[in-house]
Amino acid sequence: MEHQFGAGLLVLVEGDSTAIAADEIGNAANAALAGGGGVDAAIHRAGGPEIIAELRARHAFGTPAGTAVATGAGALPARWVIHAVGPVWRGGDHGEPAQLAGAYLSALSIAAELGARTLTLPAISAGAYGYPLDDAARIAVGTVAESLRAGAPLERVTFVLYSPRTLAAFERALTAFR
Ligand code: AR6
Repeated sequence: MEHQFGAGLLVLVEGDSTAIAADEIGNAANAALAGGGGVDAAIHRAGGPEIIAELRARHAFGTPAGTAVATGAGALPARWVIHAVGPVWRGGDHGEPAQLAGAYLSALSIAAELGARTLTLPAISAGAYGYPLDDAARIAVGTVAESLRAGAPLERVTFVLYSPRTLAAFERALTAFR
């Protein structure tokens, strides 16, 4: 499924973030930027050790939930990886919605700064961090769609969703939003 917002196309696909080429590949990282499981592990495995080495050299103290940092992409089919840190779900009244939106907004603004035209994003916080899937999908789709509509200079933002269930939740969110 896809939908045009302003000059940017928002695309939903089922797949693996390490296998879909883009100027910039989005990662769902932790605040220590230390690697871990899920999409983060897949990205470090496929990209190779230079990504963690760059994170240690340039971001030794990590980055808080709601923000993102960029590195090179190693062997991945991209120029950069954006390591976006979503919130751990703690019931929803600890600032989680603003932090999740912030992680996406940071990823988009760094992509724009770097001159990326195409960006992929995973379902940040919707795995190990336990964010309820439909709420996570609504925030993800709404934040990206509003940014594109407001003129974010990206041609295409693709959510790469790892399971049929995740894709279905994002499709519901996109259908409701547009
Ligand atoms: N490609 C795309 N999506 C994937 C892939 C993949 N290869 N593998 C998993 N997903 P998660 P979080 C989906 O747990 O919730 C890590 O340990 C997954 O099914 O990767 O933000 C980090 O180091 C889910 O829909 O990220 C952090 O410590 C989505 O990606 C912590 O987990 C996000 O799940 C971050 O937790």
